[in-house]
Amino acid sequence: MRIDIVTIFPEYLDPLRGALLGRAIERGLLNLDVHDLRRWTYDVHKGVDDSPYGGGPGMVMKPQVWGEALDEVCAGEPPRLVVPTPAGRPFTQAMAHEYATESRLVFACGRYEGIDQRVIDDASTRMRVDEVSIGDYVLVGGEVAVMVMVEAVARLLPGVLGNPLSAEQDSFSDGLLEGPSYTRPEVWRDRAVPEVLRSGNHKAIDRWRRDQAIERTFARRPDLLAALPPESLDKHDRAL
Ligand code: 6GU
Repeated sequence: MRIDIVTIFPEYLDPLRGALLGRAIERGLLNLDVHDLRRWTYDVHKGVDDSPYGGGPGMVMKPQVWGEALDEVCAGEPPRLVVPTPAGRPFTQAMAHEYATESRLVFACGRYEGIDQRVIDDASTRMRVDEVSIGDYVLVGGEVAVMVMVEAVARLLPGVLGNPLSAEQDSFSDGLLEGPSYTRPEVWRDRAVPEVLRSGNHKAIDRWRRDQAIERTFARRPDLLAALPPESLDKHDRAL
């Protein structure tokens, strides 16, 4: 997969080349290119923003600069363009899986009060464009949101994770949060590992893990439980 990121803070994205995804890049599973938006400015101040029509606080990113940047970065086979914004649709694990099937993703990081909407409307005539939020809080810019999304997508690419089963057993893969995990020693600060996990009874272990997942989801994310199709819960689940 090829990922391009356009930003006014290219160095901010450097951590993506580090420990977690660095190996995927070295092995050619992921091709990551970060572009400085100011490359597409012409004025001596390399200005990328201006005051909003209609008044109000903050600044809006200029359409000319973004238009030329996206023309160049999105040239060729049209990529899927992702624009991080707190006003976007929520990013989910299902979207991470969908993005992981694309051959090309382009992320356009806005700062200030966002990008002139005509940039998004214009790009939408040539490619699929998603305005996406990573949660109900406001960040200073899209860079951290892009790091979140790239990491969520990249770990799903074939060969990136050491053990592909880890992605299959993720929280959300069955609509539930993952329950607790334990490793040695058997007793630590007077706390014992749950007996069933040491029983060797794999049917009992699966049942226990599912019960733990349901109890945790009920306590922390009742919205997820309510969204499960009723037939995905068995009799034992429903008794909890
Ligand atoms: Cl994608 N961008 C910004 N700036 N703030 C956010 C966000 C994105 N998602 C949640 N808050």
